[in-house]
Amino acid sequence: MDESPLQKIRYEYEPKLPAILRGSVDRIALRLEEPAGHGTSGGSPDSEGIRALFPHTYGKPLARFVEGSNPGMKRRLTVGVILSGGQAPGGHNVIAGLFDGLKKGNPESRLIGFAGGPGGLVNDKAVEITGDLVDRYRNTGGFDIIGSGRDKIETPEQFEKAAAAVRARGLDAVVVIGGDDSNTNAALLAEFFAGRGQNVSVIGVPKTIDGDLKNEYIETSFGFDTAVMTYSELIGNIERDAASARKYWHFIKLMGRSASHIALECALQCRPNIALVSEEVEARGWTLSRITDYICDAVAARAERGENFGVVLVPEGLVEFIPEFKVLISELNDLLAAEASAFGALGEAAARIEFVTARLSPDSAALYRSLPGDIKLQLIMDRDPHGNVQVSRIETEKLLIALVEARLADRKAAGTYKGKFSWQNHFFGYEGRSAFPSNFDADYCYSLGFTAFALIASGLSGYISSVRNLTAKAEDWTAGGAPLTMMMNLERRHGSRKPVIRKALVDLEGGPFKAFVAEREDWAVRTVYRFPGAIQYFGPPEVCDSVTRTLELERGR
Ligand code: FBP
Repeated sequence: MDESPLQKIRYEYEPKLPAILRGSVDRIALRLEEPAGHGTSGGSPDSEGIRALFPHTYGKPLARFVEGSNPGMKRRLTVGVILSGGQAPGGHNVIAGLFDGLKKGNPESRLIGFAGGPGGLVNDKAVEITGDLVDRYRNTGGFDIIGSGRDKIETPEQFEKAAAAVRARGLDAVVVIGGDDSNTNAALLAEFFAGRGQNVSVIGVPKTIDGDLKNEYIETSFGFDTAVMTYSELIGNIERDAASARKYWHFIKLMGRSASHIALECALQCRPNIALVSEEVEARGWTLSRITDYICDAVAARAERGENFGVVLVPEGLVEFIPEFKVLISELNDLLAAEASAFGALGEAAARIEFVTARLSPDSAALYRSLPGDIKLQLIMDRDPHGNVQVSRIETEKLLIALVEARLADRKAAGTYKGKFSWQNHFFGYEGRSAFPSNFDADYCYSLGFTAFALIASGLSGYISSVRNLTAKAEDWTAGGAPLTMMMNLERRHGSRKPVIRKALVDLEGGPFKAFVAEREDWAVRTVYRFPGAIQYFGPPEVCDSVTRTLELERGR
């Protein structure tokens, strides 16, 4: 393979570990602590329901690694690892940290990678992860070392097959690197093994660029840092271009299936004229028409200043937070599930559109009819394996452009707007998911993987790897684990109440959103863009080892 100079030099980067994980492994002692405020892993309003569903793994204490003695760290282990869901920068370093921990504990220990996500475990498709293999992926983006997938381990047959694969390979543990759904799956797997007395530990690792797998014990999911800095570089470049050419309004859709953490962080980094936050739209009950006016007001105000250009950030998940759209999408989800075969038999796009329009409630049908043809089709495309509409394929930014253009034409006709409106549209998502991890993500992921090893070697199961105090220097980070059941509640999915890890949406009372609100009126009218530039890997720590504004503001810095 012809490798770029950066790729070669990144192989040599040595990720920074918390002090407790450095040196000899047998001094990494386990301390179990009851979480503050409650005696068991309760805390969720659904704790009794969760306890009933997880009788063998519920109620465990928090785990923290401290200086001491732990001879168990040196035992020989065989561990399986799965990458699950969308790519996030740093996944390879989780595997590298896990591998190095295992080998440091005992050179005879082995790491098996299941190929293509959870399906690889069910179908026992795996490769041995060797030193040579891992060395070719250190500090690189992507999940291609073993591949990922979005399958869920759901049915009793799938659980049995997973158990058989674990037995056949003599595994002591399975590490699941994934988001909220995958870690929910990890908790179910841990409970399944514990319930049948199969001595296999299951450990989760918090992954997702969306940044919505976080709570008291997980300060951020890995990949968020690199993804937002990649998008922020691109947004800053576009802002400079917009301010130079002075002729386009750029509408930029940013990834993030549900939560708007990515859009909010990019706004804090780049100071665009407008950034929509889906959670606020929902909380205020903003209609599509209200959002259109909000954007038009800024376009008009800037036009008054002779600035017929600007930048608008649109979170990918927005449509599902606009009240009337939420109802429409939910009706479409139910309809497409209930009438799958009749709908599937229709070939023509026009026939499909007619089919659904005739079956929607009057309000939803009226909204659906009012949408541009492309958006109509995007809304009835295939659902993801969880039955959700694939928001990354809905061109929300184009929908907003069409609405803004039409509304501005009305205002012009009424004499209330005199500017010019030309636009460009963009979608930044896949560009950031497999980028070379920032130093932060490289260090954090390696530490998460090493911590997963320490949790396994300490005999724990049903935990998620937890590395905290992330706004401090890496040497001062703490390492430990939190019981997965502690993060769960019961949610209605496909008609029944299911245990799921709580998704962390943007907190409208939180530091990042408040910091944004304090400034956005100014950003809307004036041109005060900020240019973060490309991720830097070498140079002064304030440039290379910084953390996101989200993390700083949430941690009160
Ligand atoms: P995860 O939740 O699996 O981490 O994936 C996040 C994400 O990148 C979303 O931001 C996006 O909506 C989705 O994956 C896209 O999925 P796909 O890769 O299937 O197009």
